[in-house]
Amino acid sequence: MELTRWPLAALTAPLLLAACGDASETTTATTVAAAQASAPEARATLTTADGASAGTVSFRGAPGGTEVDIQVTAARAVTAGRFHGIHVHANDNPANGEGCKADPAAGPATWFTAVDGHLKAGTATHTDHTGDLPSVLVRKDGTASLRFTTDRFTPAEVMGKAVVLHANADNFGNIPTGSLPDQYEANAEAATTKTADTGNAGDRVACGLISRP
Ligand SMILES: [Cu+2]
Repeated sequence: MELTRWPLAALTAPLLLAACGDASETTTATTVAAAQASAPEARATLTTADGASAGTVSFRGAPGGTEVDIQVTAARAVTAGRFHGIHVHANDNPANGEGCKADPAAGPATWFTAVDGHLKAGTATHTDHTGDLPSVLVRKDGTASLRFTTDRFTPAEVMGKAVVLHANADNFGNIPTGSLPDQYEANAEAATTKTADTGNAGDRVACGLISRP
């Protein structure tokens, strides 16, 4: 019996390997062609309060919406191994100043307030804001990489807005109540106003204006 099986296996394995190799090459060629055909249409360079580069966020039109590519490079702006909230902020109220202005001599709670709240339509609350994004998961080395597609905005619609990286995780409106460190005191500001406005994602640690690359 074994004599019958082995020749069959020996014949099948190279065929499978050849098929996998062909598929991989086709996929790679398609990916490269797609990347060449679709350069970023908008980009933000994330900067910390003291002016250091903290990464980039790119936007390009893609099947199904806008592909967003987030690359975080500054370990000191984030906490290794943790999720950090990141959003598109409206930058729409000149009374608060314009663009990513931050005074590193001031408290972190005041950094980048000039870009205003989340980009949103009407009275939408978090997580229904136009500018709400998935959170980045920071690796052990302090960097993060995240790519996804959203249909909430086009690259043109976020031009002139700002991307803000936050100090803490975004709670996405999930507010378990209780006394443990990861729970919320019922009706406290963090459980109500801050959750509805920002997902209680904490201070703004890096910011970048969205413009043409
Ligand atoms: Cu935000």
